[in-house]
Amino acid sequence: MVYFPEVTAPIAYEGPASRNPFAFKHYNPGAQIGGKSMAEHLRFAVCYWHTMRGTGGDPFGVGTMNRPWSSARETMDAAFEFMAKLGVGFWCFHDRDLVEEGNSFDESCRKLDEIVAYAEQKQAESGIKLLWGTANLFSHPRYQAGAATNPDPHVFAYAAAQVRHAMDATHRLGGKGYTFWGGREGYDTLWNTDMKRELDQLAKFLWMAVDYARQIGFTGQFYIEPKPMEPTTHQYDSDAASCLNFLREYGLIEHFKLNIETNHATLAGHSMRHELQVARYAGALGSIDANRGDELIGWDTDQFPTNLYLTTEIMLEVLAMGGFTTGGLNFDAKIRRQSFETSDLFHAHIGGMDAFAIGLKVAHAMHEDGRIKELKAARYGAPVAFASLEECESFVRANGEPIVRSGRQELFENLVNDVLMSVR
Ligand code: XUL
Ligand code: CO
Repeated sequence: MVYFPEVTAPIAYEGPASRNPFAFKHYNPGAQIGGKSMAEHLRFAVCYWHTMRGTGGDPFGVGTMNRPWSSARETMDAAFEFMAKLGVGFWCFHDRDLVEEGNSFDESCRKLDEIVAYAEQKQAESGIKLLWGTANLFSHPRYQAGAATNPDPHVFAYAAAQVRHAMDATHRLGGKGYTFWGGREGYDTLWNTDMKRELDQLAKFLWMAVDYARQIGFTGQFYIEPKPMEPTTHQYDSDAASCLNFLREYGLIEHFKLNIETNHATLAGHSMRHELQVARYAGALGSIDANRGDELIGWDTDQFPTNLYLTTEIMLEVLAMGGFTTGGLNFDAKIRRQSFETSDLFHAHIGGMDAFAIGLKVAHAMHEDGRIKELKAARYGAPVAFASLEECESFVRANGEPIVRSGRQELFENLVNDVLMSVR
């Protein structure tokens, strides 16, 4: 069965002059930039939950997507056909995306093992790799009060058991990483919440995962994915800084990096670049969930990224950390409810990949151009070398009033546009 008949051959790079909507205009996987191919820089991943299982349903209406696949196997076949035609090297999943839960924990594990064996075969045939796996610890009603942070130890145990199996699956598929997104690890009201107990439980849960990874020889990278709210009112992994603080407080910092998502950053009241820098300066920038929000809608709309300033800023941070190691760009993004045809999945991913290819080119060009870096360096005087308040005072008494200088924000912004428009 062919699930995407509208695309008969793998999407090719045709260059900026092409008018073919099923072609890359900028993403040329083999093109070298700064000693690495575009494909190696960008490490695109397709996310199974939105792309393969997204229905188009929202709080006001049912699903709209026209999808010729339904069973777990059909969905897996469609996924690998899609990824091969798109030419991405990686994918990501939650355990429950691959197959629904069974009537008992036992049955759920059996169903998961079965489909994971099939995925293993599909990976071997295609060469497509697993960027990261995760467990869905937020959809089932048993997790309504959280998983690791649930007041009921029985639920904690259930979630931990589920994570064990999701880690086994990730390990079996050679996953480069394993992600924890605390969907319901937070609270709706502090009146019914013991925050200290919940945070202690969360740390305990993560330590169990670290121990288990050691036991089974899983050497993939653990990630925490910050998000401030939605579905809960407050999520403990609010933003990069609070995740880092939590990891340091509980001694977990060396075992985790962060998976930063654009729409989560903006929900937290930060820019994506802010979140990436906070993680990078802590040596904890691991991977990226590539999407964007809508400036006019307050919630997590998970749209495909097309904004070239955004992709440029993201790629500046990725280049500044020396490129991805285990991580990559996972399109945790969904097409709009009215984009219900399978061809829309291609348009969305092609657009996102092209936007990141441009971002990569511009970020690299900014580095080569050097003017922004120079101007920024010139804004700072020599490093602060004063050793004491007394020394500062003697300096001020000897040198008087500092000369105030322009921050040159508009000039910086002009340089960004200069470089952006010079890149082909
Ligand atoms: C939710 C979200 C998740 C995580 C994985 O906002 O981003 O899909 O990426 O659980
Ligand atoms: Co995400």
